[in-house]
Amino acid sequence: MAIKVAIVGATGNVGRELLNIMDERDFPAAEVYALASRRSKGREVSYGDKTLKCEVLDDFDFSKVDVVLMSAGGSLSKEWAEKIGKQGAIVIDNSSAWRMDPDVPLVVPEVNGEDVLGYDKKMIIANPNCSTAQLVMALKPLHDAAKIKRVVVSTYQSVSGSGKAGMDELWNQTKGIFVNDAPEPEEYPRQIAFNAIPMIGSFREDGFTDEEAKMWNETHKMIDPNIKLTVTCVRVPVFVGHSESVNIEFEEAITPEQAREALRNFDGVQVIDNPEEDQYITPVECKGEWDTFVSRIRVDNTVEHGLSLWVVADNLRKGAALNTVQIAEELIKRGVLAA
Ligand code: 11C
Repeated sequence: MAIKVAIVGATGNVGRELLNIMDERDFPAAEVYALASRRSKGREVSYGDKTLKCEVLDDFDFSKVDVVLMSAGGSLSKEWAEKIGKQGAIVIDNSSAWRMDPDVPLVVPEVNGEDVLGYDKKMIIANPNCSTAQLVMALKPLHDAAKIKRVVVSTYQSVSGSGKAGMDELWNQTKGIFVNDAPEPEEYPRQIAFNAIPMIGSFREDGFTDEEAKMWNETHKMIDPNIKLTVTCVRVPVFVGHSESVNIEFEEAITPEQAREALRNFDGVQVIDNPEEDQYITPVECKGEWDTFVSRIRVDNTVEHGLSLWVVADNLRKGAALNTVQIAEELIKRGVLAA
């Protein structure tokens, strides 16, 4: 147990999940430091049966840790990740700041675990966007089985993707609507309670949003730049768990049963798909789970080789904290970090 770890953003949604998951998976940490802004100095966070007191990021000596799990937003990461790397620690970053940097590996361990070995160019490894992580978990085994040509994805993303503020807004609006006193939207561009908002992130000139672009750019980087993707990202009034309706056109023939088999054989994916028994997964059922769940696999006969399916995962876990811890585990497995 020699690995010394710092968590940057320890008081946030993902920071707390990082600590939970390290504990659940018995991550071989010799020391764990919880770091946050000066405002949160001394705040306590739980790590298994221990309590850690938050230290201030700006005052921390990163030369005393081996790996930094960072989840504190893109601008903070832009400011800090390279500085930390220069002090010798590997940064595993959960923000969008470094994902498309050619000198930074973007990794979902089950999909492209070997890419962690490119960590040494900048001492940074990026974790994908939550909606991409679960998408590539479903696409990779299917691409290996029958080569994907084109994908059409619509997401149903929970409010925890936008942090605690998004969760509070859904909670307060939902309660407020019943007593005719709903707070105005602040976190979202429209009312989120009892609604669906077809806009996540910010609009680009081409009419797509940056969240949508992340999904195709990151899929290209991790799986194959030749896969064509078109994406619509939608925020829905769900607290935890992102869902995706995914339509796939393949180069080669593949039956739903062959797809189920390929997905079942892929680490980290569970197929729950039996319409006769009413079996499929919803976000409520995936909360707290490690796996990505695939349901409703069926033929799309509007194209030559087509399937449609439904993909659900806990966005704070596989979409963020779990994948970050898995990247650190991959570094151990490949001998970069010594447990
Ligand atoms: C959301 N996917 O659900 C976003 C949150 O690039 O890491 C994560 C944004 C990112 O709002």
